[in-house]
Amino acid sequence: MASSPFDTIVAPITGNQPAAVAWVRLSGPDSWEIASKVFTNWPHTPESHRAVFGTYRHGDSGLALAFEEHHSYTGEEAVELSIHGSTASSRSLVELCLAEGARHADPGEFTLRAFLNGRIDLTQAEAVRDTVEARTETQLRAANLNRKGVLRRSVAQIRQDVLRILAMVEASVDFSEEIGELDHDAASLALAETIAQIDSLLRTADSGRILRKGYRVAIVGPPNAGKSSLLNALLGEDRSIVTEIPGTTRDYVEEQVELAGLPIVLIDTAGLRDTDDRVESIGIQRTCAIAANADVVWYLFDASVGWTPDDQAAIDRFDRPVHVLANKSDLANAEYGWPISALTRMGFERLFDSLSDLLDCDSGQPLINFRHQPLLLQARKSLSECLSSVSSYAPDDLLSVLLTDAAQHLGAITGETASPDMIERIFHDFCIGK
Ligand SMILES: Nc1nc2c(ncn2[C@@H]2O[C@H](COP(=O)(O)OP(=O)(O)OP(=O)(O)O)[C@@H](O)[C@H]2O)c(=O)[nH]1
Ligand SMILES: [Mg+2]
Repeated sequence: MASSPFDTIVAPITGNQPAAVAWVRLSGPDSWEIASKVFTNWPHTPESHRAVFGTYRHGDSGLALAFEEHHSYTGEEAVELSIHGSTASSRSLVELCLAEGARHADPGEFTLRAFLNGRIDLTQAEAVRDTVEARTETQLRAANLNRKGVLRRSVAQIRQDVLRILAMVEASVDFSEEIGELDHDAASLALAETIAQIDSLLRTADSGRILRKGYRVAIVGPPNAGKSSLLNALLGEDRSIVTEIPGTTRDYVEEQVELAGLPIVLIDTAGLRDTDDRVESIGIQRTCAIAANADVVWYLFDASVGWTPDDQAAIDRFDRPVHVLANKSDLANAEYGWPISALTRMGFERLFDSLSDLLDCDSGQPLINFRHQPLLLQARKSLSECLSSVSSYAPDDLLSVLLTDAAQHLGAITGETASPDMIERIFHDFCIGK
């Protein structure tokens, strides 16, 4: 790799001050030079990856950690400087670096440089953002996989296969006399295998979405069944009003929570019943809309009242997956549904198990996101057109065009063929210091 074509940038890389410690990063060709001017104990011959304790020109003290070119986060010469985590200390250290010729880093610029210097691809850059933003264990596990390059390698492998088929097609056009016609059977087989690999990535789209946005669970049922009590018990706080009066919840209440290591959006709703009350009936309309958009409906009924024809009619209306929960099973044995109790937490383990079965993040399968999905679909479309063209002995030129198109879309996922616009959009979401 040639020496970095960029200038030297600086920014705090830790957030939420005040804190005990903060870190400021310099990256670019003059990093060590600038560090030697702001840090009084900078060694004459700095060693990469070795921290030195000392004092800064603004009086604070901390560790200076040098990274040589090709062996840093950005791939450039870099230094990470620790200080006490006050706003004043990090601001004044950044100012010292600016005075010595550094420039303020833009949001995401460290990671952008890592991408431009070939340290990571676009899926890994996105995974850096996902790692930093992870709120739950599963989000972190999925982000770790992609940060380590599991998705990058899958997509690169598929693209490699497409380029190999393209080379086969082009060779048969250019050297038909020497190597003969295209082997249609071999090409069809290779195309079908490539499409199957794309399909296996596409199947992870739902899990990827759930992991990012949260799995939406609508708690629905007749008044007084204990819906708000269940929400509160799962949240561990008194979020929804609970009374023995049927019709207590008028509007829905939505809360994010981590259950079974997963990001879950729990939505408590107004109890379903016929009513003349205008406010309550608007609430009930909302309940139906929420149930229609949920990933799953937890239909709660009161075990001490029993399962009624109205309950059956209600669940028949939902076209979402429904789990029937017999709440208040501490009072009576349910003849139907899963027995639970919002009061005693009976049956909660089973609820959590049903959630953890949703996402299999231990399989090592990388999850795709909403940017990758349309690109994979486009690549798939070109490849299946190519497959039918091979079967119908269409001209080889057409096959070349379709294969080139597929390779182009796959390359946009990892970044080789991504437009500057797409790259800009990805890093736009990052914050300063990433
Ligand atoms: N014994 C027992 N009582 C419960 C349980 N869950 C809720 N309750 C009681 O049932 C009553 C109604 O509970 P809520 O949580 O307000 O019921 P809801 O389904 O939200 O009712 P609406 O908002 O009116 O639709 C309250 O008095 C709760 O204390 C449970 O598992 N066991
Ligand atoms: Mg309620």
